Amino acid sequence: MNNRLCELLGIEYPVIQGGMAWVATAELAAAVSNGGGLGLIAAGGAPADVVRSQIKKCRELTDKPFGVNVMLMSPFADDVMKVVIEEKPAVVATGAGNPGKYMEELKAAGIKVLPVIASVAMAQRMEKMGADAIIAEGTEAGGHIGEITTMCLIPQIADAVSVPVVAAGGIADARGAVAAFALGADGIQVGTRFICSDECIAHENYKNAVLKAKDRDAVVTGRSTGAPVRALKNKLTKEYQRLEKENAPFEEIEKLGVGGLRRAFEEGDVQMGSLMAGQSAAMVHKIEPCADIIRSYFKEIDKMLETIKTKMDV
Ligand code: TUI
Repeated sequence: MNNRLCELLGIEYPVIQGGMAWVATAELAAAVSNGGGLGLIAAGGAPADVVRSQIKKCRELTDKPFGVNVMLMSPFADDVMKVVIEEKPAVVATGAGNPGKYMEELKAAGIKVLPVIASVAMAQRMEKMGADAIIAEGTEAGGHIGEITTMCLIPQIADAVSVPVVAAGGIADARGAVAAFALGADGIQVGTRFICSDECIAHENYKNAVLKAKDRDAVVTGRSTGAPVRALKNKLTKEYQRLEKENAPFEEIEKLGVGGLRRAFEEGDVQMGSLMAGQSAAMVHKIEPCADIIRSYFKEIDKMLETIKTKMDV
């Protein structure tokens, strides 16, 4: 494929792997980049030295472009950005905040900046500040989320900015990809489905929980504390929701989630671990290589377009 996102990033397929904290390691990022997409190492809440060694490891595993997703709510965000500017991965994606104060230095280092945003106003602000593309994430996504659905967000962002738009949230197969392009996107970001890849080193219990998930299993906690997070329903999310309902003190609610991602990813604790995943979990049915996942989004497009023509009677 040779659309403008592929051209911008020097990749073969317009697929960016979501920056999932803990899950998106150098191994996963390299596998996605080797498969023709853009892999991202998720800095999450990791200290800067860990991020540096992940970048070095990724360089050993691939000679294709890859990026780092910097989670701006991390207490280490400033230090992580310093490391990233030194190490110069091809791309920096940001999440959970406004990357404005880092933009000039990132661009001066020749790094492409792709902020993940969840509103039209933020997309416009990011374009003005020099973002190379916008990743627009709908509320179907996993992890920290905004309010607007992918279906409503993408066309509005596509109308509001001129840079390439990457659609994120709920895109689990070729139907979702066709829909995203129809809505005006130039590419897609895929998160949840990559959890269920051979190369993802998450605990097998986490992967199996995604495979088992049904339509209403990816629930939201933290609306009351102002940081809504989507994860698979378990003892942790039920406890969280109970405390929220009782208007428990903020600190008590937040304490529950501490270490939750590590418990899920490393220990495979499917009860008290934070199994962050999007609504598309219900559409993930097998564990397969990243390269196959990427290619699956572009299979049988002609047949699908024919079906659409028939259904729309044109
Ligand atoms: O960032 C994400 N998803 C994440 S971050 C994360 S780590 C975490 N762990 C525990 C609790 C909370 C987070 C897990 N998942 N997605 C990208 C995203 N960014 N979605 C929404 C936003 C966003 C929100 C506000 C982007 C910009 C923004 O701007 C606020 C402002 O400054 O105006």
